[in-house]
Amino acid sequence: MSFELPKLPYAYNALEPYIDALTMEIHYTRHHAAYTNNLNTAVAVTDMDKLSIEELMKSVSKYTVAVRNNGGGFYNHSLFWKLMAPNAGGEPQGMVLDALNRHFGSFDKFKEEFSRAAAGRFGSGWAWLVMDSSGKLTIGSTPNQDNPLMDISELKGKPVLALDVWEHAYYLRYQNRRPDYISAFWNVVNWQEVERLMKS
Ligand code: MN3
Repeated sequence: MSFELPKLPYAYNALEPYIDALTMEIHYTRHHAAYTNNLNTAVAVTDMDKLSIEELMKSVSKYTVAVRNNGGGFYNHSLFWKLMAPNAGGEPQGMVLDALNRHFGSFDKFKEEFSRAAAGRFGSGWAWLVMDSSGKLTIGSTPNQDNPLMDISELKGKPVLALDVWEHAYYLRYQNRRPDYISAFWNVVNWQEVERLMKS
């Protein structure tokens, strides 16, 4: 078995003007594809390729740095594409809105705290909203391609929202202005997918 690059659920230009088509194309066809290929190389001729990506992440401390970096890159981007959609964004409804209100006081306060985590991650990494087994929500960030499923991660839980803050995710359109990219992200968040992940 090998890991397969999942299909992008929309066209490269579908998230314009917030995420530009060229960034989308390079991010998916070069970066995500490279993580996928390199992960397959890293797990070849071992018994690791019998594990699901989630199982690999949970015991990643036992494996090589290549598995940590490329397995993280494979998992994180596969999740990230589905957490964005055209004609999405704005305020969530129903159980997602209720959960964010309950944990963070209001949707605006949630956005502020998540944006701060994304802006404050030094260098390359990801911002996350994670849920623990009791349904408790926490905001945090991880360096590089680490994620909250990993046993080595300080932030732990099931990811229900993720934002890539590597420069490759925004530099063409936003250059060094990461906060502008983070603001734009709120116009493309797929809250239906967030709800699905919260319920799963
Ligand atoms: Mn990326």
